[in-house]
Amino acid sequence: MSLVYYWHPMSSATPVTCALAELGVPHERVRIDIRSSEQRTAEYLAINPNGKVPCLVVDGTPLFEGLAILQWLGAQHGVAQGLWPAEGTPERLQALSWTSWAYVTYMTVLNRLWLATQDEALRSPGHAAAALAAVNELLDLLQARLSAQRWMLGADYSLADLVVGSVVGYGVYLGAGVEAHPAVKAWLTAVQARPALQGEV
Ligand SMILES: N[C@@H](CCC(=O)N[C@@H](CS)C(=O)NCC(=O)O)C(=O)O
Repeated sequence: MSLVYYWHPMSSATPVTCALAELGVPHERVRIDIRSSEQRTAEYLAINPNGKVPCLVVDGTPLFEGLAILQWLGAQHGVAQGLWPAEGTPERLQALSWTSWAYVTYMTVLNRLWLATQDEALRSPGHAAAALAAVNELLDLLQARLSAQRWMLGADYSLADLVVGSVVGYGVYLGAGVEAHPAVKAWLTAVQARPALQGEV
């Protein structure tokens, strides 16, 4: 299988970069410099019409959107390594739910926080406080889950931890800390210590 990975460090590509490292999947890498708008060239738009990184071209077919890539990597390369649950198991359903929850539900609230704190036109302390309260409600769910089990899917680390941890870690960077959620904090520290998350990601 041929895999060509279009990426940029410290971007939405980062969770995919880490997952590829975690799985040790052989691939070719093409760095797209999003600061000089390489993602808007006709050549790149022909690969990813959405004009963003990450994008993984699988045997000539582009797969874009980080979540889709991560769930595909899990199913295709993670099962044999015990890093993604087998199809037909309850854990597979949980992996799909929690990774989608992180990318869709949690990320939506983080985007609200980003707009309320970073966007010049939309900056608003009131909206920022509301967004932070909404993040904290979501962190309560994680706190409950991670108080009852070591990792997102149970006793063992999986790509679900990498995916959810990447989104929660991005939230910390935006100011949505996990101090008030100690089980989340301990889990996030353990996820971020994985060798696959070090280096140029
Ligand atoms: N939901 C998308 C987000 C992708 C995204 O926003 N990528 C940014 C980098 S963080 C990008 O390529 N931006 C370039 C642009 O918007 O022109 C995913 O996870 O794949």
